[in-house]
Amino acid sequence: MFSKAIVRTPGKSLIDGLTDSKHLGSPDYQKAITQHKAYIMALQSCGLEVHVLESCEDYPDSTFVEDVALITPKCAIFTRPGAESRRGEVEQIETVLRDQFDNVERVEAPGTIEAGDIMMVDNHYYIGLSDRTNIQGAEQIIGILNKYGYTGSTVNLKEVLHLKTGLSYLENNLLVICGEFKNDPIFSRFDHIDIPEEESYAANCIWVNDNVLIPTGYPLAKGKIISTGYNVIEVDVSEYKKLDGGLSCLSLRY
Ligand code: CIR
Repeated sequence: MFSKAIVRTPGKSLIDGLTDSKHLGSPDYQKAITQHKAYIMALQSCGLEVHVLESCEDYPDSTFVEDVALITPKCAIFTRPGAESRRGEVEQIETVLRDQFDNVERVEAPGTIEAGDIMMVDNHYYIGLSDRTNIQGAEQIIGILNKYGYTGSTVNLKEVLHLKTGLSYLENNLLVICGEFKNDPIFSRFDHIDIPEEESYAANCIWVNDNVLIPTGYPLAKGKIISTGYNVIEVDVSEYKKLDGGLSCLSLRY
């Protein structure tokens, strides 16, 4: 169960965030703010105490807090984003998190890793090797995890930005899965909720204390997740989709 979350209010510089989805248009800042507030309320409705950080104009992508830290029950690990424009975000979150954790670790150069590439399944962490996460970063994280009694393994990514762009773990051996991961033997031991290509954006959803937050507008994904018995909460994050960000990227949950 999670009890807390950290989010960061988007700054006006959000519109300059990294994206491979320019065809979706530029994000509307006011709408992004409204959506962010609704996202916070959704997390609160799942019982989380949400710490809302002030916007940070220097870093357009800094609202995607998930990428800059991995929080485990035993330690917080600060990442080293593969996107150079995002590296400075780590310091911004470190000052907030350092005091909350007895054990603090960090990834060092030449390792790069963004925690959108890390999926926790109980005591095991799957780490996507992507354009943002290299093998040195993954090996450093696995070494740190081993120190705390956890295990880790890597997954090669071909198409998606981050591992969790196409995969979400909903506890109870249940994996929401899409695209390149569907036939990967690494994930054959799980029960699958297959997401069709036309709803691939909904493959990034989050389990929060037996609720599942999913993006608004994906009826097939919604129906499949409801049929597993979870309470589904839809959250409109259309403005973040324009920056390749999904629901999970917008918070650190622990
Ligand atoms: C980026 O490209 O870094 C941001 N515009 C989106 C980050 C999305 N984060 C995530 O999937 N964990």
